[in-house]
Amino acid sequence: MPTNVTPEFDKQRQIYEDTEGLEKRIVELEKLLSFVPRHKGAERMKGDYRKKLAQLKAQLDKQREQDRARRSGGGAEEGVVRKEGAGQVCLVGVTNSGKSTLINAITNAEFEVADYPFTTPIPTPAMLSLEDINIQLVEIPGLFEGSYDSGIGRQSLAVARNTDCIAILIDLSQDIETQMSIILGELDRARIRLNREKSAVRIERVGLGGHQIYGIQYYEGTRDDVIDYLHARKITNIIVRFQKPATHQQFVDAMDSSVAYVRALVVATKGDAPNSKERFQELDEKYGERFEIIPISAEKNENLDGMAWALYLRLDILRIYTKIPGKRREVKPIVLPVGSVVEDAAAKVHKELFVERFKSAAIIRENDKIKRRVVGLNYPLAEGDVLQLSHR
Ligand SMILES: Nc1nc2c(ncn2[C@@H]2O[C@H](COP(=O)(O)OP(=O)(O)O)[C@@H](O)[C@H]2O)c(=O)[nH]1
Ligand SMILES: [Mg+2]
Repeated sequence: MPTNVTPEFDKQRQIYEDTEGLEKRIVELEKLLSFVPRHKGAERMKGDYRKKLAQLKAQLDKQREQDRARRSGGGAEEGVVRKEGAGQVCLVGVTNSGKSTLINAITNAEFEVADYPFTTPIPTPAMLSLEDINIQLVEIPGLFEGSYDSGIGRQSLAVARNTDCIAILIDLSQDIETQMSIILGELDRARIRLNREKSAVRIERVGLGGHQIYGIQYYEGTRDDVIDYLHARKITNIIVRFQKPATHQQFVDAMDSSVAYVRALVVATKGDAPNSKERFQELDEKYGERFEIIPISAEKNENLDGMAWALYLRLDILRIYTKIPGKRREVKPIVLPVGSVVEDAAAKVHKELFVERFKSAAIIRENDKIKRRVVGLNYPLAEGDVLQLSHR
C-alpha cells in the first residue's frame, strides 16, 4: 500500500539513496526522517528508516573503534607518570601557554621556560604541597591540532586520560578560540569526556537474559532506539540502566569502555599581558558555564594560592585526621574521595578485619554545634573531620 508522501520527502529520499559514505548517509537519513508524514499510515515506514539509521550509526561507531584500535596498536593504554600524592592534576594547553612557568612558581621544580615551542618534550611531574598534603602536577607537551595522531601526543593524552583532574591552561595573551578548539578537539579525539557524569548510564554485559533496559524515562530517545542500536551492534544480552538524564551520546559513550571521564577546570594564564582583561571576559562569556575559570599571573604571582585551592577542591577529596583517645590528632591526614563514610576511613587505617572488630567511632568537628558525636560505620565524613576509632 503506497503511503502518501510529500514532494520534499520524495526528493530527500532520492538524495539519501544516491548518497555514499556512512557519515553523509546518516546526515541525509536524519533529514529524511524529519520529512516523514505524521499520519498513521507512515508509522511503519518511519520505524524502518529509524532502524536503518541505528544500523548506520552502529556501523560508524564500529568503524571508528576499529580505526582507533589499529592506531593504538591494540595495546593497553598506560599512564607514563606514576601517581604520587593525594591526587594528580594534569596541565594541558598549547605550547607556550605558561605551564612550566606556573609549575615553577608553585613547586620546587625548575622546568625549562622559553618562548620557543615544545620546551617540555615529555610528560613531567612536580609536587605541589598544600598545607599537609601533596598534589602531583604533571605538565604534558603542548597540544596542537593532530597531537592525537603523533606518538608523543598519544602518550601525553594517555596521561590526561588517567589523571584525577585536567587543568586546561588558556593563555590570555593569545587567541582564546584557537586554543580552546585545539585542546577540546584533541581531548575529545582521545575519548576523554570532561566533567561528565559517568554514572548516568550503567552497562552490564551478561551471558543471557536478552535486552534488559531500566530507567528509560531518563533517556532522551525511546526504548526502540536503544534496542535498534543494540541489534545493529549485534548485542543480544545486556543490562542497560539509565540512572540520570542521559543523551544518546552518553548512552553510546557508556557502551564504549574506552571512554574516560575526567574532572576539569580552566586556568587563564598571563593575566598581566596586554589585552588579557578583554580576553578573560571573552573566555568567561563563552566557557564560564561549562568550566570553572581561574585567572592567574605566574609572573606577577597573582592568585596562585587561590588556584592551588581550586585544584584541591576539584579533586573531590577529603582530609580526615585519625586520633587516639587522650592524644593529639595525627598531623598527616588520610585522603579519601568525597562521599566516603567512616568504614572507608577505617579500612584505610586498619586494612583488614576492622569491621568485624568494630566497637565504636566518634567524630570531632570543631565548628559544629555538636562538637563530638558517636557515629556508626555508615556515617558520612566531612573535610577536616577528626576521627576516633576503637575496636575490640
Ligand atoms: N607576561 C607573562 N608571560 C608569561 C607568564 N607565564 C609564562 N610567560 C611566558 O610565556 C612563555 C612560555 O612559558 P612556558 O612556561 O615555557 O610555557 P609552556 O610551553 O606552556 O610550558 C615564556 O616566555 C614565559 O616567560 C605570565 O604569567 N605572564
Ligand atoms: Mg613547558
